[in-house]
Amino acid sequence: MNNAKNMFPTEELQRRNAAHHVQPFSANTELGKKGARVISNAEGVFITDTDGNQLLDAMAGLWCVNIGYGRKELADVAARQMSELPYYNTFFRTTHLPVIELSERLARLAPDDLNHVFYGSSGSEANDTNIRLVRQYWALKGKPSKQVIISRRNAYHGSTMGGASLGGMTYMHSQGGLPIPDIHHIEQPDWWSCGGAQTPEEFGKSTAKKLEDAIDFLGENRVAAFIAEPIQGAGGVIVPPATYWPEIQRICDDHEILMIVDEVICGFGRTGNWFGSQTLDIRPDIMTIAKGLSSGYQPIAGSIISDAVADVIGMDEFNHGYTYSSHPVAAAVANENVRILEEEGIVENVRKTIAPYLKDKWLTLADHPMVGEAKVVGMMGSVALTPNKDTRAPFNGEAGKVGLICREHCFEANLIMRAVGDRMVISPPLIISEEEIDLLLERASIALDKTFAYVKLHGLM
Ligand code: PXG
Repeated sequence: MNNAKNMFPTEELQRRNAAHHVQPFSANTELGKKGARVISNAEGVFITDTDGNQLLDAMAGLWCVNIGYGRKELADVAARQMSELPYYNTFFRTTHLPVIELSERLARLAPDDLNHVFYGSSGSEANDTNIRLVRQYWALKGKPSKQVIISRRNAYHGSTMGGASLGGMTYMHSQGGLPIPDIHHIEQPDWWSCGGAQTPEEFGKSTAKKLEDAIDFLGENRVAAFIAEPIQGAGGVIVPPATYWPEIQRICDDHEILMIVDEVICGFGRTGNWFGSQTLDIRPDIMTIAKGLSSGYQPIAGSIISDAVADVIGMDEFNHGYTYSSHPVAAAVANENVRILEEEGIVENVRKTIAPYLKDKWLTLADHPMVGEAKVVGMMGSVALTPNKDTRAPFNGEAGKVGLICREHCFEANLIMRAVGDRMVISPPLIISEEEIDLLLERASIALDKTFAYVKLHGLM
């Protein structure tokens, strides 16, 4: 069946797509042969493809459509802004109302003294900005040797040279000569995969201590900053043990280094507060924002910086900026998105009502014979698939194979869930209803059962 708005058969669109479109994170030759799923429209938490399938999007696009699809207010604001002022730069002593309003709103919502915003169009760009920002900060403070940024293995901070270098994905580093110099990676707080015989509490603390070890090893006079997500998203929704962040905060307080908290996924209500830093009681000097800032309706991102950092950076010309920094249409749409999140009480509703409901349901998945741990904070959750819950063993064969099989079964059940290795993750729109959560769980259970049957049949246990 074809969607009414789509005049072309799916196969034709797939063929034309494969002929000229190179897709991210894809083996394009293979994808071209198989044919990409063509998405035609979306409403609420559902997306529709050109074959007429309605899929429950438990990933909110790519962790970003926080207010859900189909909010006409955002389209109206974009249209109005495009007719008034579609573009102007902010490089040469000029500014405009949308960016003034958005910056004020963000300063009000961001914790403590995080009151100043530098904009880009993507989380990757914002993290590239952060690299230059913290190095320039220390140079202006008369400590130019403080250049090294400490990050974590299996972190995701973007796909640009800087962003991918900060990230700890080795399969990304192996392409294109990464990481760039002066990026140092330490262990991630993933107890399930890396915790060994330690309790989660012991592991949380000892893993946090690796930051102090790295500062000692590198020399405090060389370290500019530590960067981390409150909860690793693309790494598999890795919820750190409760002992982790307090120890990291102590180490950052005890040492002269800046703390960059990457809120690209955790920001704008995902964890039940405006920012993950608030949920996990972290005090950043800089926060990276993107995704939920505009709910993905426009490409916009930024670095929110503290008064102290802004004062120092302001002392000299910062030779950095993008053509689309502070883009008026993107800023106007982001402002409207955040207004809706605020005025409709969406973040509060997540914290008080819908996240507790999701948690109750999601944690029941741990009863499934193939699910080791089930984790959820706010509206982001994961399950670790395993053949043995007690030993936390991986499956026989290639890591990640079972995750991909499960993802395919999710598609068949009209559910979009992402696989990260052998973890299945969700991050649904924040406006998802209780009935839609029930449907999500129903479909996830079907997919898990089918995957379990496949795994047993093919000797992967
Ligand atoms: N930081 C974090 C924490 C992210 O999750 C970025 C930075 C980069 O943002 P941009 O806008 O440059 O993509 C991200 C992006 C996945 C996946 O497969 C996740 C992201 C991007 C692409 C794929 O989970 N996160």
